[in-house]
Amino acid sequence: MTTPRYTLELERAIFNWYYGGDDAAPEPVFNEVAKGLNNDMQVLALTDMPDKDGHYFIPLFTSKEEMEKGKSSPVVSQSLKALFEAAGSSPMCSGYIINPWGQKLVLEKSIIRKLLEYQPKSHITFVKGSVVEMHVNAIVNAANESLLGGGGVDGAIHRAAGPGLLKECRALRGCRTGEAKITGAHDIDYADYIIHTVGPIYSGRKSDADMLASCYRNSLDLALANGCGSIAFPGISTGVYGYPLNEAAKVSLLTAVEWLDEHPDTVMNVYFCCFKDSEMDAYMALVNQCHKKKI
Ligand code: AR6
Repeated sequence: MTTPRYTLELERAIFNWYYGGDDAAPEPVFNEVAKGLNNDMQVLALTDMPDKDGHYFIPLFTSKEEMEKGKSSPVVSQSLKALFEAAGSSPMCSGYIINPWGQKLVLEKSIIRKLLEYQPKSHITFVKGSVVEMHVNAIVNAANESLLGGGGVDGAIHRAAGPGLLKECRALRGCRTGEAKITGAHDIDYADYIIHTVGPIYSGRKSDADMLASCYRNSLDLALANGCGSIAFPGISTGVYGYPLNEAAKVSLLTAVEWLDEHPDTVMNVYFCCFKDSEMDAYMALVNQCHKKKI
């Protein structure tokens, strides 16, 4: 049985949250919970709760596979919304743990109350790690104009996606700098699409920033056109193509913020993946600068 869409998206967001480390923001996960609540997401609940003394969390599972990672017990499918609404009725119940045997999501009653009212909204998350590991609708590849693979993140994506990706890329007949093209994710089963964009080779001219911005903009447009609600970017052009990290971070972040502002009715979880510590440092310096300016 295939996992329903909203359940899959929630599992992916929880994965990214763990992958993002201790400081990762929970908003992308909250977005997926809220979307699930609005779309009658079903989860598995134990038919019999073991006797408990004192306060307890009730386990819920997004799928049979998640349940079978631990002790297998009789379960019944229930609406997550109905379970959330019932959370207040038992004084000893502290809340729910979704997928207790795997990458778990612990939701205390106070958070559950807030989630019932939560309006999903676009969120930008900075992740220390490789874009190739992200569980999202669309992974972005920093490709070259041939679209036939290369080194860096391009090589890593082609290795993970397998030969089917190269075959599909051949049929695309290349991609111009600043533009983007989409393919399936092939053997990368934790993503639906790969968006291939070609960043500028850094020259120091003003047109570099325009080209880089159009990579981010075109990738986001393509993601939206293909129904994606989550997208993960590497630092386009910041490797072999030599774009200075601080400048590239500024262009990428401003372009994403601008794009999200222009699409107020879209909920997009945008992840900026920092393969090197220095990439994360560049983004954090920028975020701190923005905060200071606001104050
Ligand atoms: N896994 C994940 N991310 C990586 C990896 C990896 N193995 N290696 C580098 N990065 P780059 P570009 C990050 O050089 O500058 C290719 O050969 C890296 O830290 O992959 O746009 C293409 O075919 C940086 O943040 O891309 C093109 O010819 C980001 O990926 C050319 O390189 C981009 O670095 C494109 O150069």
